[in-house]
Amino acid sequence: MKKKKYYISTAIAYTSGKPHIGNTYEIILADAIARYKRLEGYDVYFQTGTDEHGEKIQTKAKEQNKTPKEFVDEVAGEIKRIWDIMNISYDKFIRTTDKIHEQEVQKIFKKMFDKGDIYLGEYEGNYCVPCESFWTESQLIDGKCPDCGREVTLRKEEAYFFKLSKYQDKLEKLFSENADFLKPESRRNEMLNNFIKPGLEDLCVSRTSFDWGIKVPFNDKHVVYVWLDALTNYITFLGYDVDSPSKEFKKYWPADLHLIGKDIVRFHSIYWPAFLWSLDLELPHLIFGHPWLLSNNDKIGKSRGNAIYADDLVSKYGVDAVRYYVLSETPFANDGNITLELLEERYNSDLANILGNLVNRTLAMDKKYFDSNIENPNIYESVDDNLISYAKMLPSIVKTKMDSLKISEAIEDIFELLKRSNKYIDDTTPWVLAKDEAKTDRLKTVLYNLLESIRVSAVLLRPFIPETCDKIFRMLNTKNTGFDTLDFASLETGNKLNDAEILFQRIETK
Ligand code: ME8
Repeated sequence: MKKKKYYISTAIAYTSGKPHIGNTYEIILADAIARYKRLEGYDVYFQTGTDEHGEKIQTKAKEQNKTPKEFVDEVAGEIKRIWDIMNISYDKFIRTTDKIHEQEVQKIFKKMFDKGDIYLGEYEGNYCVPCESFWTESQLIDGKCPDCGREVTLRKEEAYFFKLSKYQDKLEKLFSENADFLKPESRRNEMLNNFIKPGLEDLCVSRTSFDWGIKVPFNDKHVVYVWLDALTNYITFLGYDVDSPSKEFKKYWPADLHLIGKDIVRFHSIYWPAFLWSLDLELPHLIFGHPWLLSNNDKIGKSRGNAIYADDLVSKYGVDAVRYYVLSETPFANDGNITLELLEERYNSDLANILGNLVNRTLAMDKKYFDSNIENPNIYESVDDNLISYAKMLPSIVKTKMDSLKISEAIEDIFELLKRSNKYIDDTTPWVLAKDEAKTDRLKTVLYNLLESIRVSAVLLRPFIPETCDKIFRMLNTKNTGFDTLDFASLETGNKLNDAEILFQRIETK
């Protein structure tokens, strides 16, 4: 049977500096979803990359006495290096300075112009350089940029405009009729009531005040607005072409999920649909504006001095501890928080105690009592129910949570099986069974149930902490690691366990 496709993308990070743990959270979240979908049997295409044009980047390069290209090469390399350290299973890492993209953006601009959706006009307005956005007087908050709160400057330029106003009714209809287009619900209401309903103005889509961008093909005084350039990455790198779209494009578009942060929902849910309609293309199925990760409950920023970097954390705690922390700490709709103290606490309580200890104790007992043999004589007692019935239900519980993007809840539900396993040890007291020869088969069963619960947990945890789960599979000496092996009691008998290794060494905290 042909596999169903699943196209997931992240926002493309600005190459303005090293990404902090907040930006890194997004890619880890996307990776977890992509890995989960692959295990479910989807033909996944996972795209990420870097957003490299614009005035902000040109200015940063100048500050460092570098050409913009030298600067973005360096930063894009650093971003990719961190994504790789985080074990991100992207299929394509794209860069908007890639020639293929630049050429296609020019074709797209021309197509929109020929169609009458882009026209030449004049712009006078308040401009925010960091956000690369013009604002009308009424949009400003206390005279400052409504997005970032910084100073704006008055600017007048000849500019091309995209007829966003033409798509007003279509957007209103989209937001009113399709509850599943933008999540969470709160973002949908915000877009509809604060931006769409008050009336959409045409969007300025070219700039003449700097030149680090893609030139407008028929007027090279202008460069294309960086958001028109950036948003189209989702189609250009799949081989979209205004004349002859590629096979890959036809296969994967529309995207199933654009995963982005809460601050850029407006660009993705209002501008992007209008651009796609202008090109007569289908809209993505879902846009998810995830919450932010805060540092010590404050916005993360280099200038605030509270930036935390993923690579530093990984060298101290290991990749899976960082993945685990950010995924379980940032729920569906509310911001998460990170401090080293919190991370160490969760590391010890969840990873070292609940997971690591369980694996170690279980393997140690099996070694001691049965020379590491895996056997299952199936001597049932009612105390097994609490563990086994939950293990049997767990895959569908996790599926429901993952389908609604409640990642932290899915992880919590899997950890519940590990907690029940620890309790099962206390309830069944294997060390007491070991003293009674008549109970040998019961003891084997108890250990089998534990090993199997560990295996089921590892199969389900693998999208989140892949390296750790692979270690567990090696210790369990099992080939049954896929979602098609989630039926309880699928751990092969007759094998021997491999030697246990410490998964998470406890951290001594102050
Ligand atoms: O916005 N916690 O790039 P960017 C979680 N180039 N996510 C965070 C975060 C935090 N503390 N801080 C930022 C851009 N993010 C554009 C995107 S897409 C066509 C163009 C998220 O480098 C942010 O919300 O500023 C965004 O989704 C991503 O990191 C990249 O941010």
